[in-house]
Amino acid sequence: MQDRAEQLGDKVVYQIYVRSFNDSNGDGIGDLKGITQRLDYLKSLGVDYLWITPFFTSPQNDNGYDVANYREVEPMFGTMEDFDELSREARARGIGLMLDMVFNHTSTSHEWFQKALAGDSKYLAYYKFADAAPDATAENPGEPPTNWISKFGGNAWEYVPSLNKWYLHLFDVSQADLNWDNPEVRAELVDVIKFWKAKGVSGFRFDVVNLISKPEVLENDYEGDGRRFYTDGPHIHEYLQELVREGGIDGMVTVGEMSSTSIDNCIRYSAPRYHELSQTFSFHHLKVDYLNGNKWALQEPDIKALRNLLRDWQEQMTAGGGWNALFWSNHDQPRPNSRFGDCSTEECWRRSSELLPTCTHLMRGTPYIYQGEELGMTNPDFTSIDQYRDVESLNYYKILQDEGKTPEEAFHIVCERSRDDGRTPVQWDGTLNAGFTTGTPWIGIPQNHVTINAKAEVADPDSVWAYFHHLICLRKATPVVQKGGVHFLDAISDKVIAYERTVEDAAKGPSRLVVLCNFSGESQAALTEETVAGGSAFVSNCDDFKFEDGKLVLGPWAAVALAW
Ligand code: TEU
Ligand code: CA
Repeated sequence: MQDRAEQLGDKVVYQIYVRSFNDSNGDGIGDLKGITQRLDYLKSLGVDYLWITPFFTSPQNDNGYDVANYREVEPMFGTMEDFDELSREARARGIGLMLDMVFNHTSTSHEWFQKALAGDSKYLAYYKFADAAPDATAENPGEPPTNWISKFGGNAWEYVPSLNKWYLHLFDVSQADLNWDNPEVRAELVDVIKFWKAKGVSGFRFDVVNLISKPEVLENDYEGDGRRFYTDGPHIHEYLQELVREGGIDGMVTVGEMSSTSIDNCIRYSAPRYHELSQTFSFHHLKVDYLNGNKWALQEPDIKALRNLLRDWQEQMTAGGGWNALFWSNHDQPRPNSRFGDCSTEECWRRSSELLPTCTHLMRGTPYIYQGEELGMTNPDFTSIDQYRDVESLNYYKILQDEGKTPEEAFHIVCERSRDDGRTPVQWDGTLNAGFTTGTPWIGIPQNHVTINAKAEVADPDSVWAYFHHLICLRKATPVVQKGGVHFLDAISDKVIAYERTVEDAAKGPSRLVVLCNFSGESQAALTEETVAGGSAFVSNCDDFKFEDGKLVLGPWAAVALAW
């Protein structure tokens, strides 16, 4: 049994959202060749693995998370030869690829669903179909089988008149949930894993994989949106173990995206003794700015709640032998510096963009960098709903108005919460279209690419990029970061997140680190002077920290790690 720290402690993953990374042929959409062209950039940053979001055949209703064929490359992203070239070139640079497996659902354009629609009973059993009332009609289909709400808004069931049945879609209506209780479905998905494994990929990311096991009895949820019935569902661990065993991927680098999950389940998903995955994404810490848990209602981030969540996940996952993916952002999230920091002045922007990775990269787990985060990319400065592309944003822009918000209020909420905030193209340089494409980009590019861009930052030793590079190098050189225990400290101010890492047998480097992060625009007292006596600065995003009246005080958005 391998210890996760031994396996993964010195590794860093970089996430590529293909459509927005780099466009090689001027059609305005990022592609596989575009990634290959930028491999030297990724190598110089120092990352070990690339998680590549879905590039499989897809109608793109959810930008590729609606897969129509798991074994083919979507032409807009390139060809299988392009993939093989990317894979070879990445390997030549010591970089592994992690592919994104969307196994909770398929596109309704998938051959399996099309056969189901044609009435083929084998394929009807591949999905979650439920009978409608005998007198149901297209105009009047009656009540759906349950009142569950789709993650993208509206009821989660769609009526099919020709079959007089409903099918379940936890996401878009064009993303039909697979029936994992059917062994043939599980065998099909194992084959998909084997196909890509045989191509030499290093690992996999599994999309919303803790939603695959649905309850046997379908019932209405009178307390919530239905998620309590299918999240970490009845056979989830059994199905994951089977997929991993039959697919031959135990011990590879694998990460599951776990929606609304629990620590106990994530220990089972990620601890080596259960033979499931090697790490988990959980999202509770990214909901601290949701008013009453509602993504579409704004509140300022609750830093105390954030701190308590990070503490619980760090300490309890460690105690249970689990392993966390460490992240602030991905293609579904707004940019974290715009969200948890302050981008209104250059100095605040720089400090916030470096505070966030200081907090996560020194934790126990595997840090993920979402493309552009290493440059300090921000939310875009869009001024009209026409500039948004995402199905979820466009649905909620309408839903919020149906609920009584004015168009201006609805637009403001979408600006803060849209998944497109993180989907604008990577800012490679300061030219028109930021060096992303020679054509018209599929989505707008923030004005600030003139100063916030890779060309300028790679050349500047004081840039956000250089700071990320430094954090990656520190992890690789420092056993206490890779495998040390973690313990949260009670900071004097609620705005400061403080934790300690310790290791007994540090072959090199410090045996103790104390990490302090001021998540506010004002100076804050962090710890008493005696708690940190004798520590020397290990890394910091500024030198704005000093002792005052027996306390260590951090300036606005300051982050510092002290070492012993
Ligand atoms: O996301 C799962 C998911 O539930 C959320 O991230 C979701 O987008 C958000 O909570 C809605 O408010 C994964 C993928 O990362 C996402 O891009 C896909 O749209 C989704 O699954 C469906 O495949
Ligand atoms: Ca292209």
